[in-house]
Amino acid sequence: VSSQKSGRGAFLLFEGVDRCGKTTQSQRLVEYLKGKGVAAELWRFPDRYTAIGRMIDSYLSGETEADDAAVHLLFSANRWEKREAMLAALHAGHTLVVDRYAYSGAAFTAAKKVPGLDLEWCKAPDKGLPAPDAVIYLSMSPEAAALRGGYGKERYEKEEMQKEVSRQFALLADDTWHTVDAAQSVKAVESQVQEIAEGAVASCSKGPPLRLLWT
Ligand code: FDM
Repeated sequence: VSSQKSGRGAFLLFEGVDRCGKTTQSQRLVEYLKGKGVAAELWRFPDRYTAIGRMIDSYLSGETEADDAAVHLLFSANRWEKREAMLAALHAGHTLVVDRYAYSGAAFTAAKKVPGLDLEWCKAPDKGLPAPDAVIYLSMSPEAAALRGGYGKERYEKEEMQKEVSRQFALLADDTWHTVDAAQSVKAVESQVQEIAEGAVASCSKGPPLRLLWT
């Protein structure tokens, strides 16, 4: 039996406030890993291309309004509908580099401060999803992020909201988190990210079971 068979891909997750560089870093990491011969795929949430994803997209763009709890559950359902494909890819040995996941889900809804929708409520629907092997949290103050060419036009792209989101993220940090200072140069961030990723890919190649999120 080859060691390849018992191994699996790593689930590497990027989280952080808007404009912290998640998208750039996740793309660069995939290219880097591929260059090292690692089968790596770039995923992102929300996945706006499913039926649920189109509803989310329309809500984020401001085209439609929706109840905060209902929208939260749509974001979660958008992850659950991808669960089987994620598991299949990981078990086939593919490393997934994911741009946002349930931590964004919980942090963004909790940041709205809707009575009843506290952080525990927000985490509940995502309990039991595949858990990341490593969360790479790109840390940056919302003020510094805002200076990076400003926010776009989507619903949550406002400094006050982003400040509260970063407070909620801090409450979600767990033993899978690696905090990287995103205010450094792209290259400096990139090399720290590579080190974290290589460590996780190496340990996942030994085939540890995937964990279930927040259980
Ligand atoms: N977002 C993202 C949520 O509110 N909940 C979630 O579960 C996820 C995954 O959607 F403002 C928010 C975060 C962001 C917006 O994200 C879209 P991208 O990365 O800009 O597409």
